[in-house]
Amino acid sequence: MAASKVRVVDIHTHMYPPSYIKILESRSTIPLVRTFPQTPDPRLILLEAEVKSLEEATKDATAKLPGRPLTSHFASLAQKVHFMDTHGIDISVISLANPWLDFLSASESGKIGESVNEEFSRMCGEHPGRLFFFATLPLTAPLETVLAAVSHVKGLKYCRGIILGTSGLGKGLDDPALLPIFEALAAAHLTVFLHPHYGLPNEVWGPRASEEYGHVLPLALGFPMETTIAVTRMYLSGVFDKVRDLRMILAHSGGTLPFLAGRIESCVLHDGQLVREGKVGKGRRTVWEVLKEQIYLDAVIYSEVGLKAAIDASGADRLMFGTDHPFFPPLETDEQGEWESVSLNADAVAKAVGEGSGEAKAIMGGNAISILRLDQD
Ligand code: 5CU
Repeated sequence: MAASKVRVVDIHTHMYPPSYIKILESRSTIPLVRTFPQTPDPRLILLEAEVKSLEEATKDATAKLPGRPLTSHFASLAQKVHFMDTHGIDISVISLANPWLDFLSASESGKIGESVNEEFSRMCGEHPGRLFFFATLPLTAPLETVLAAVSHVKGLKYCRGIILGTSGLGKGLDDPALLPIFEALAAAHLTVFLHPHYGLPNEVWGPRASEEYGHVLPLALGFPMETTIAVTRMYLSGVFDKVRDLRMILAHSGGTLPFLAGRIESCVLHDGQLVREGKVGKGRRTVWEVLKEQIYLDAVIYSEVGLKAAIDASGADRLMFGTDHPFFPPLETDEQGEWESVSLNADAVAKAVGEGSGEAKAIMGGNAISILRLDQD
């Protein structure tokens, strides 16, 4: 009997559709796209940590360029498919990259969100069976607009969930005002892909960071801590108990959650206030239980050490391969060729669970196909 082909699925892969790039080009504060006299290529400036270098490059044409080059990888569908083909990726679940619709006004985010989601839907329709997407929600709009968006995206054929930042409606993901949205998403069987953007306050990185350390601190540490804090706040506020059908995929293998879950548990057990308030008694679901019941993790952690922690915490049946394309391109080899950032993640899976093993096949694609229903139209 012929062995069935292993299908590779990338569940962490972003795009900014052309209409969204146009919005960024029209802006004067982050997020924005801008050209500088130093180079003909536009720059994409997203993060608070990039504001200082944006200001310096605006004043001084010899200053280092802020942000990252806005290459065709960010907005071209043909480029996405080329990237998939180059890396043997059969299916991608694409999502709008950060900071989604967070910066839009209440009156514009509903309409823009609808057209961005339609654009993603159209792109997926151009490659049926190869592309699915996580939609984006207009969280700055009134609640009824957000709920209408949930109903809208539920009806889009290739939509399998939504991508969500950690700010929620502006007060974080433990905000009780978010509960109706989580309930609507759970009822619609739309998985939430939780992704960071805001990191930690710039002061944490110290005075040398923006000059000397590039993007390392905000991306390597700020992003994962942001995710960890957001999910821990959700856990402490009881969101997972209140919405038992809520399913979340955490970016970057859960930030540091797999590593810190034991410490979070111990701090809960030893917290005088929580014990006095009866929050630590019988029936409490531990962080470990929530990780195994309601949380999935991507496998975007670039080493088998982190990946093993993720597997130990959530289970190999809850991990899904991702690339984070178009971020982390190769800097010294052809961008149209293979990306080291992709092979680091694929190699980490092979090293953590054994190349070609059942667990490797599951993490590289099988889990995503069943969890996100990628075999169904
Ligand atoms: O390189 C970066 O700034 C990023 C980003 O903004 N978002 C992301 O998903 N990965 C890397």
